[in-house]
Amino acid sequence: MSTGEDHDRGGAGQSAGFPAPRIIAVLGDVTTMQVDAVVNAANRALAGGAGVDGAIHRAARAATLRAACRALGGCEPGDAKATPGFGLRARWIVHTVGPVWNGGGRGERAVLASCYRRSFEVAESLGARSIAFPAIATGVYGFPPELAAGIAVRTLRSLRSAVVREVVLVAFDPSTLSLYRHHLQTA
Ligand code: AR6
Repeated sequence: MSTGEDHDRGGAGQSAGFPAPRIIAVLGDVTTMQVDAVVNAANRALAGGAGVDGAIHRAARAATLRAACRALGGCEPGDAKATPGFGLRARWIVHTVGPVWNGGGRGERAVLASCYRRSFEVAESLGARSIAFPAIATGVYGFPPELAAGIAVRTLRSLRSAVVREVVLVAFDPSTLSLYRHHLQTA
């Protein structure tokens, strides 16, 4: 499906000549992933919440993570900011803020693509060799899962890095896993 507006606009992750990281899809819980950085589907206030955000705060040392998030001073949709992992297996948590789905005419696709790109860049800048992503914005924020899976795969496929070697797309349900597998085979 052509989305028109989710094209990557360049950035650190675009460095020509560097290899493309391996991208895999798994069924599971992002909080238990054995990777260097896990991505959190957060809100603008970085205040914690439901879904992935709630699970990450429960799995990490919640009070310490809350304080570290507060110190970041919020995050705009499409951007990403990192904290330590505070008890997760992952060394870092990269908090990104997805778009609230509003019918698709308000730049939601581009904001979602930016979430993947910026999270990758932030993790890369920390030296992460592996990153796990949940299906950003497809829960509370209502982004259509089919569309989101295509944007995730296309955006991540466009990125190159001398640091990041593996990207894990973590599906919380079998239908999301099928979407990732489909796009990884065909995108
Ligand atoms: N591991 C992997 N995927 C998960 C997990 C988990 N532990 N838990 C849920 N999912 P959501 P959003 C899936 O709602 O749409 C929070 O309140 C879930 O099935 O976590 O970006 C924040 O504070 C869905 O497919 O994130 C924000 O206010 C996907 O992860 C708001 O929700 C994302 O669902 C962000 O909403």
